[in-house]
Amino acid sequence: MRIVYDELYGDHLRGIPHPESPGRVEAVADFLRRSGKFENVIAPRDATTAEIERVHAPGYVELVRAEVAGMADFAGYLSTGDTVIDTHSFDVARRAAGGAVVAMETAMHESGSAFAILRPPGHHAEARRGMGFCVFNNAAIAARAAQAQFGARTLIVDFDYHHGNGTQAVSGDGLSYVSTHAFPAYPGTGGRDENYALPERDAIVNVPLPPHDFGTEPFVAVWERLLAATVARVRPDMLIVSAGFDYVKGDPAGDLGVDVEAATHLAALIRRLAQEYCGGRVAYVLEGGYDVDALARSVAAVIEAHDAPQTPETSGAQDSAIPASQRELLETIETLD
Ligand code: OKP
Ligand code: ZN
Repeated sequence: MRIVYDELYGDHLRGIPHPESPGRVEAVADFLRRSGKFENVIAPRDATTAEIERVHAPGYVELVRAEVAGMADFAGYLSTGDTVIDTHSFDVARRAAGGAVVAMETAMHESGSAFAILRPPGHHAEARRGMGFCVFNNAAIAARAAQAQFGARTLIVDFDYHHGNGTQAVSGDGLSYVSTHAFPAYPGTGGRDENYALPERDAIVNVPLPPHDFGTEPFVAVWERLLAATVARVRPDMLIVSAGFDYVKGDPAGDLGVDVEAATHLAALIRRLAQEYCGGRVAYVLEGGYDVDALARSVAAVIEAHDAPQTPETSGAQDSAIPASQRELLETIETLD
């Protein structure tokens, strides 16, 4: 698996007390370096304005640029929502979007997998509104670039603890979205009434989960059924994963009571389905994950699962482990048409 990373990702909110800290990606890079997995790292580029504006309104891009330019030496909130910015945030966010695009391009060119270890995250950012620690919607920008450059239909797979309201809002027209997330919880969207079969096999698929103590086996079992059903319907050319690891037990901003080992099973599942439907093309884009140790171990688990000589076996997670309400919802998704 190819890694996309830039030290610039540490420059947003450096020295500012905030859970979405430079230490997150730096801990991942250090852990991978120490375990010999930080090789052939690809340098990202800045996303172009045209790439960003496939997802965001020009006025919003200008707003971010102007508010960041006006920051002087202190941090403050972006006017559109709960995203803290400092003087570096525009440059870092533009390179984060570029990192997602480069991971997508790498996966396309190599018919393989890539992981963009970036920040700030993106899935809460809407066309004209940054919020929830996010500035630009990195995964959606990569998906629209895949469409523009390669004519590819994409499915964004979002296993972050939180619902990607921004990604859902810009989905459709060749971009499908599937998510599990805590509900009710921040940002409040992603209820089961927000599931849509869209034209041309596109879909928005949400499986809300109880906000705490969901557990490892149910989580993995939900994803094994959910992703198989969604990919079979959408038949995307590529998967883009909004990879947030704040579902892990003990995460200060999330915590579904799920073990780090779940990442091995999620990645194995994604690898299998990407192989079966998408010629192996899959780009991971980092979202949340605020326990830096759990984050680093989770990313390493994903890389190992993709680099293993054989695709790891199915997890053995049982359907019977899935609570009745999610099982019932999965049945409606499997027959979505
Ligand atoms: C970003 B990502 C609720 C506070 C919510 C925002 C969380 C943003 C998470 N009391 N704070 O999805 O990991
Ligand atoms: Zn999150």
